[in-house]
Amino acid sequence: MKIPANSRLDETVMLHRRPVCKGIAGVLGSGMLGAAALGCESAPAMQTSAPPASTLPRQPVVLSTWDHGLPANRAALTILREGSAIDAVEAGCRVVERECPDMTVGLGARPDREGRVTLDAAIMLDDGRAGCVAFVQGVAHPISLARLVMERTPHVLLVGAGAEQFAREMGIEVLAPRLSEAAEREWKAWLAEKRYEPRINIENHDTISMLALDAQGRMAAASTTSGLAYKMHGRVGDSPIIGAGIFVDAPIGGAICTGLGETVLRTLGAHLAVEAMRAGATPQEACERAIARIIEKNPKPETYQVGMLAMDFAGRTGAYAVQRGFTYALQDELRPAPSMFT
Ligand code: SD4
Repeated sequence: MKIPANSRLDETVMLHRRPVCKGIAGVLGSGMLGAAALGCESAPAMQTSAPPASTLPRQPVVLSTWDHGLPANRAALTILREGSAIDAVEAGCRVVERECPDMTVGLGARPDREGRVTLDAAIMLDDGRAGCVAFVQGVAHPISLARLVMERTPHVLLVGAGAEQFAREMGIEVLAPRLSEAAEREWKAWLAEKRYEPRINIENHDTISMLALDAQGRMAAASTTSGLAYKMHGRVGDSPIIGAGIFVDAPIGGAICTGLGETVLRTLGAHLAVEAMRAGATPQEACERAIARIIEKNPKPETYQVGMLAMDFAGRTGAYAVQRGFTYALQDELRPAPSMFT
């Protein structure tokens, strides 16, 4: 399918999730957590309704986490008009790796507690092919290195010095470690107190994760991040782990996560959501069930954030998060900008 240049694909829609506690009991079902356990009184989980599913034909769709999903989607959509979902998510992630004012992605991001920027990325196609890199330093575009792991090696995940060596072998420059001025200033201020407290929804963890469905009906997922600011040296989160930060499987759908990676690693969050869709859940229900499981397995949900996005092969999407404040960008042909779903 060819999309006319003046279609609504030119617009990128930023959706802000709004908290509505009613309906959570229905999501959880009997035998699972109650609404209070989800934090509805102190820190409401978010309930939103998905757009009507049956009206959506197969068409290019792209879904990205957080506000930087806007420029990422724009780059991805340009490619989706003619090209593939895998090219689209790689291009979208590269935009944020190049420029991330939040300092949460790419070489300009906040460092770990030792003052080193260590990066994680993953990319996956709906046929099960996947490539990931973790704990890499000096690589400007970890998402492209992850794609090379998928395409040029028999492996799925390369880490640290081995991943950097592979980058050099592929002709990718590995830069000497250097902090951006802003990151260095903040890190030095952090050193004065050395308090390690991952905070919710704010700029110290805002990974870009993307899901795209192209006009040929192929789906791909990707994620790239510097992980948590001032993390322990060597710490790796969910983002580069298939099934945790991202997962996509034809003919079911895909899911992507953002937030406190440890909570998602413990539950393989993205895989949970895709398996929920396999069992018949809509993408929205799948996100809600996966988040409910994450909350069930990780106490004190008021202390962390996880945002989850999912999509099926009909282009239906879902979104849900532990806390208020999760934003994501969604674009397809049918949704005029800007739209809010409650
Ligand atoms: C991590 N999940 O390393 C990542 C961080 C993140 O929004 O998603 N921030 O735990």
